[in-house]
Amino acid sequence: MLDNLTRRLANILASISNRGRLSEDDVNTMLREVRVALLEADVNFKVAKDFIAHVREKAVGEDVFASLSADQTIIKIVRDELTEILGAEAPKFNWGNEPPTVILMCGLQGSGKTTTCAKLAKWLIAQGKKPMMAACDIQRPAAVKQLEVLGEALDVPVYARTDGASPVQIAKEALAKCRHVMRDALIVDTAGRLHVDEPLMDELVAIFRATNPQEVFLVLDSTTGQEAVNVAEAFHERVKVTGAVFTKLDSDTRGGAVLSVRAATGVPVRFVGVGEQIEALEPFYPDRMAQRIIGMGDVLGIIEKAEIAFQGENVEDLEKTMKSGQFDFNLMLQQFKMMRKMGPLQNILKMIPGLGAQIPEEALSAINEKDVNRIEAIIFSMTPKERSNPDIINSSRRKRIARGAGTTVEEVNNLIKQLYTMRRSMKELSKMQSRMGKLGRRR
Ligand SMILES: Nc1nc2c(ncn2[C@@H]2O[C@H](COP(=O)(O)OP(=O)(O)OP(=O)(O)O)[C@@H](O)[C@H]2O)c(=O)[nH]1
Ligand SMILES: [Mg+2]
Repeated sequence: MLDNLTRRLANILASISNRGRLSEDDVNTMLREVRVALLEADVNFKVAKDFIAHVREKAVGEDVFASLSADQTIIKIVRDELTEILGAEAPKFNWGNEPPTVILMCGLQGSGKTTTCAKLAKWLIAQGKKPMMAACDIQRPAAVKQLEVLGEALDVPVYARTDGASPVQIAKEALAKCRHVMRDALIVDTAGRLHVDEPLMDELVAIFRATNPQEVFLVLDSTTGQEAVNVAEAFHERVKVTGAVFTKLDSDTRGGAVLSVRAATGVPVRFVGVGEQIEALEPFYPDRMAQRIIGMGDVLGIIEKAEIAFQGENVEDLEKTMKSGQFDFNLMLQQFKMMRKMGPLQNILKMIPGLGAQIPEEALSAINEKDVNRIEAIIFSMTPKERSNPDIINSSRRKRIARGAGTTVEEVNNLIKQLYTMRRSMKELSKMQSRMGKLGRRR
């Protein structure tokens, strides 16, 4: 879903991340690239333009160019702005005051209305509802049958009439029937339109008035690009559309319409269809989608976790000690403790920007907490003196430690070697930092 855009944006943002300070020129260059990426993904021209303008405005407003962590701030601004154009908070499903909840489905021909009716019925069942469907598309002879087959597969009753009754009539009766049999949601399937045509539009308005729906979902084919946005505008003018459902996001679509429709028409995206199967419907969450599009993994999740984990720990002292090359086994234990507080290692790795999607599942499961546990066992088998002063660990001590930890001397040797390597690289790092003009701490 939106793979190309995701890849492009992730690359652009990766090129600025870890740069720290950024000049206004850097940001302008980056924003130009973002704009091209959005347009190439078929995002509405005006939406893309406003997007860039807002990001720039916020960047200037927050004075990011003076900051040492401009890269992170800009990425956050881009993500927030994406969330904003996607609709900020996902609207809650409107169940209405008393059952049944009526959901009117509309859209152009072949957009996926009938399929989406069934997917939605399945979703409603998962929400604990007892849905019913109404077959109000009598334009196409096979349409009623199609809905009935889907209803049967889901064990959801379908109200239909094929004796020439009007769609409005069928809708009214379906609603009465739904109340009568105490079903609590009614999904109304309607006839498709080749393009926005008046007689069919009038019919839709009549069904709308007769059923007074809580939700009006406009089904849009995401492969039709910007045309979907025009369609949304036209429907929204006639019936109050409460949400868009974008279908066929599983196919190779540029998907820009999904990003544009809310900002261009005010109609929020509520669900997306990602396949032909009845299960292939996902609720749409602007914030998660934005996160996914910029491909940054759950950066905020990691930061939040780290902040919680480090609460109460004297992080600055720890850093100072490490830099001065005093790193010992006590500090190593302390680090493990903090890491543990952040949760399972595998989950954290998955959240790391750019890594998450790329590490194969098998590799992730190979990384386990057992390694950490083994190392800890070795450290626990040392005396306090040995932990704070590894230099005294001679060969007889190594043998004793190995025995105590139930491991080999070789493993103990390796761990001690690792500690010295870490000491050296930390010292070098701190020397480098002071040479680079005392960049200091970022936060
Ligand atoms: N790949 C994919 N195909 C979909 C999706 N949603 C619907 N389709 C397919 O799109 C085609 C049209 O779906 P329908 O549900 O019949 O569309 P409709 O809007 O009811 O069509 P009319 O009643 O003729 O106006 C079918 O072949 C569906 O399987 C989706 O999310 N992904
Ligand atoms: Mg249909």
